[in-house]
Amino acid sequence: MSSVSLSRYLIEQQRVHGSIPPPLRLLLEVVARACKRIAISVGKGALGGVLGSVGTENVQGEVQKKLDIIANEVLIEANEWGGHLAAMASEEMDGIHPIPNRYPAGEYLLLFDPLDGSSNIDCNVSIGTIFSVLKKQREDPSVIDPVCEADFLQPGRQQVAAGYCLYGPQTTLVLTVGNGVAIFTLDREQGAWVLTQDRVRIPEDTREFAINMSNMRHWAAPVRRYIDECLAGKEGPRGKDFNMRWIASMVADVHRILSRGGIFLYPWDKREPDKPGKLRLMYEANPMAWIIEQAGGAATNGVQRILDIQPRHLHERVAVILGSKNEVERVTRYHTEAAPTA
Ligand code: P6P
Repeated sequence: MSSVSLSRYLIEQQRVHGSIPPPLRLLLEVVARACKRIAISVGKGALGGVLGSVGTENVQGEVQKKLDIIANEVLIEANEWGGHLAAMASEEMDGIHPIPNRYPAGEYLLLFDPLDGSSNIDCNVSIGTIFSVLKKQREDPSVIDPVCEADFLQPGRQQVAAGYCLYGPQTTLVLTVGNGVAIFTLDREQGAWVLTQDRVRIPEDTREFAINMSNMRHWAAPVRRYIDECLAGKEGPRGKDFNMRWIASMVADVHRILSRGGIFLYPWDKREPDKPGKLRLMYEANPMAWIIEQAGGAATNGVQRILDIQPRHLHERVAVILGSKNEVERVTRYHTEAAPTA
């Protein structure tokens, strides 16, 4: 059978499932093309003069790497002129980025973390781009009202597309438009995305957990209980041994879970008690949560389904527990059991 390209996959999604109108298909093809350009810059490394930091901090107060800026600029420039977006939002930018007046505007809202895991760039560990697409809600479709940050503040269940591009030994694009999860591998000779797996499924059970163990003393009791049980192995209450992985690139850890199951936890911890977690809801947790759910997994903040969280601001943070369904449900149950009875 001839290989299936990204364009053919999206056209079939449009024709067979009617799930993606042409402007959304075009948007996703533009994002995928931008990811190819980012992959080229990432792949050059020291030869491209793209390593190291630029000496500034982003809106999160994090040191910006040169590749953070490059990836952000590639995504902004690629998506401004197409006519399918009302605005964009990025981890690297404070507010929203409306489409300049010289270009036509559309009805979609694109959010992204242009380069997730950038602390790994200089040591050549996999990093990635995460993106989420929402639709600008209009009370009256005939009224073209100006786009504002409030248009972005929709729960993750409203997403119309979500995906990530992993810049690793292979360059892989993972995408859902609501009909399961598809994985495309970049044919670097042809510069083409080729469908290499469709309808990805995550095993409901696992023996592998991903968490930054150095934070153990800061965790809340339910997370501590869950990890202690994993560490107790087959002599403990779980009756089986567990393995641990922590790449410190969410994209890479999530891709491993998508590939063979597992559970990923970045929980609340008492280092920043007033913040629910480290990861960002709109352009990290929401797209990853939808992908994981579309592959048969689960994603909560310990208490609530991530996709049901009503955002209050663009760069809102959240605790993230996602992956193999039965394990995520166990951690969530431990939170419920620990909650004070009313
Ligand atoms: P820590 C990368 O900076 C990131 O946002 C995620 O990709 C990753 O899972 C997490 O932070 C790693 O955090 O505290 O272990 O360095």
